[in-house]
Amino acid sequence: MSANQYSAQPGRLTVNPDAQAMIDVARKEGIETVWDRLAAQQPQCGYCALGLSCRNCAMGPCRIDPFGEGPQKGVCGADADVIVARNLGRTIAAGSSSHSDHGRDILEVFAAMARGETSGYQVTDEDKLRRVAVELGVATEDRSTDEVASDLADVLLDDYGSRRESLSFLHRVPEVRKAKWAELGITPRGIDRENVEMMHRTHMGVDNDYVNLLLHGLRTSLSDGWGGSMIATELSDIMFGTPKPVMSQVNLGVLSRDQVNIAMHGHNPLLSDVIVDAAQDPELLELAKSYGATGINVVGLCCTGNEILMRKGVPIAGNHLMQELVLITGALEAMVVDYQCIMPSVVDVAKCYHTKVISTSDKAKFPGATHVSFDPSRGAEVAREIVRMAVEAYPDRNQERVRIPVEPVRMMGGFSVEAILGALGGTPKPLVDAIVAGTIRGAVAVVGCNNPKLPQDLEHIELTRQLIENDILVLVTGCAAVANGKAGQMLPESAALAGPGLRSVCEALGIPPVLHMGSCVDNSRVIALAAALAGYLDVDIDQLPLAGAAPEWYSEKAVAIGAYVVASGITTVLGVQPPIFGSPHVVQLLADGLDGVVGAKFAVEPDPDKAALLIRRHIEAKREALGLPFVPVDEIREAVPQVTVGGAATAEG
Ligand code: SF4
Ligand code: MSK
Repeated sequence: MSANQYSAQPGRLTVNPDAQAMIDVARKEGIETVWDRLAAQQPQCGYCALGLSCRNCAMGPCRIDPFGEGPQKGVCGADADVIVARNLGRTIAAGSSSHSDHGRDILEVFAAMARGETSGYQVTDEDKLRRVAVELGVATEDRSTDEVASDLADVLLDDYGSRRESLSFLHRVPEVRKAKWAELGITPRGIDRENVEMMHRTHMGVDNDYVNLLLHGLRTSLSDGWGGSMIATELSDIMFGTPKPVMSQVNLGVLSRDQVNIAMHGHNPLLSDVIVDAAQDPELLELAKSYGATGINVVGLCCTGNEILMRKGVPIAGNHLMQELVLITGALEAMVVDYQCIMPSVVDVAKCYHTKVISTSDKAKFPGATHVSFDPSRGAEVAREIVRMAVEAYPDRNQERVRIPVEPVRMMGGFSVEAILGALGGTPKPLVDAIVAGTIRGAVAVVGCNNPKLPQDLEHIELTRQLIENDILVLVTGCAAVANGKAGQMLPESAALAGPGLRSVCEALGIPPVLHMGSCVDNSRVIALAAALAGYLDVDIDQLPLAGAAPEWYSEKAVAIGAYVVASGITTVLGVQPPIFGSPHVVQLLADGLDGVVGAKFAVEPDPDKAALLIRRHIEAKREALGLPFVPVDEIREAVPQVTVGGAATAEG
């Protein structure tokens, strides 16, 4: 079996050969993993799975009997609708807050950089700085980089507060959609404001109307997508560079048997980006050599891995469910973590090896880890300190316990909106023309996590396979992107896996049929691209043949993303059932009613075959409503001219 072939055998925990090999080692050596703990939790609470339990106050905890035989109200009188909607609202607020606080951290360092108070940070994309500044009304003419950056920071800092009636980046949203939001009272005003208001509304005895609560849930999520996440993406691009197509590698094979291996895990590029630079420090490379290593190998995990892959081509070792397994290779000197999606268990697994877990955010401490507080005023110095700790762990490595089970798979990343439009000659026209002609039937964002309740990566890979086969362009972010990369779906030559129309476009441009758009916060790129397409066609986003999918989601952030994608007009299919089925009214609203107000809704479909069919039908219905032709695949195959493989500007990573 070659490294990029996945195995979809029933009953397996994962489809990936590298993960399976490490699970086997864990079982043999008695190392506990996420799958063992999931099994130990069975049966999980049925009330919580339906969203019917509440512990919002000390008169509770309460639960509603879904069979109608036991209590139908909590002690305060809240019924199933209120309890389910309140729980969902708090989940959205937690997810939105996570992205938006990440955005705030970037913004604060950006502001400090403009004041000259940081070390290791600078404006890398001056054009983007000035373009975004002009967009947001900041004067740029005859002004220095720092002056423009400082004023841009001030504008965006105000987006977090209560002074605004709408967020700065809402000018990117089609007018017709903004009018819909205004009519519904869900225009996001301030990022912190919407999140705090959600916590207020879900306190006992505040918002007891489930529709009103869920509408504020959409507003809260919009403050993430068009607020905190978009700020994180845009400022990261300005500071660290706007991604462009880049080759990299993926899976546990990116680890090196003879180099110091450092895995960057979490989300925020503030630290991972400077660590990549520190790993090139000649003094530290010399130190590594003095211990017998041939170099220092930085690899990514999860979304901070996606950040450095997108911008610097840094290889990525895996996605969410690989975080314990990467430690079991015995080849890691350090796992450096910031925040979000880092299982507390990594500290326990690391104890079985010489690996140091180094936490860096004062917001995210891990008992048993070594904490090195990240301070942007000495960012470069902190990064060198961390790399030195990793190098000094190398002599403790037991080479006999090192198991690197596969060869890495090549993948292409780096598809920012700018890169996609750049590949198309600077305007959305060629993409729009291809969609109008039916060469590309539509586009789907397949995003989100792994969840141990499903075979790892199976849903991502199978859904994507079926969509591209049917000429649907797939945009990916987060852990989904890593799954597709491991399966070999993100190479220019994987255009051969696509239907004839999509294949012809990809081959002409030298791009894969699955475009890596970045980390979880970079779902803001997906909605920005959708808005640009809608603006070009002068239609609303919900009229476009687009869809979203989160086949293996697990996190609160994924719920926030799904909510802002739907509120922005893109129907989204979830592969894991959310805890809302205790309220038929809430289900009806999210799976049907919303369509009438925001032009999009949620669906839940764990079977990738059925999810692909559902999405294809949705896309064909949108095409029909726009008066676009239905073209059978055979006709496209005949009509498409023979094309030679083109060459997108790539840099080998
Ligand atoms: Fe029970 Fe109401 Fe308190 Fe929730 S808010 S725990 S339903 S009394
Ligand atoms: S890391 S939120 S598991 S995508 Fe962004 Fe992956 Fe989901 Fe975390």
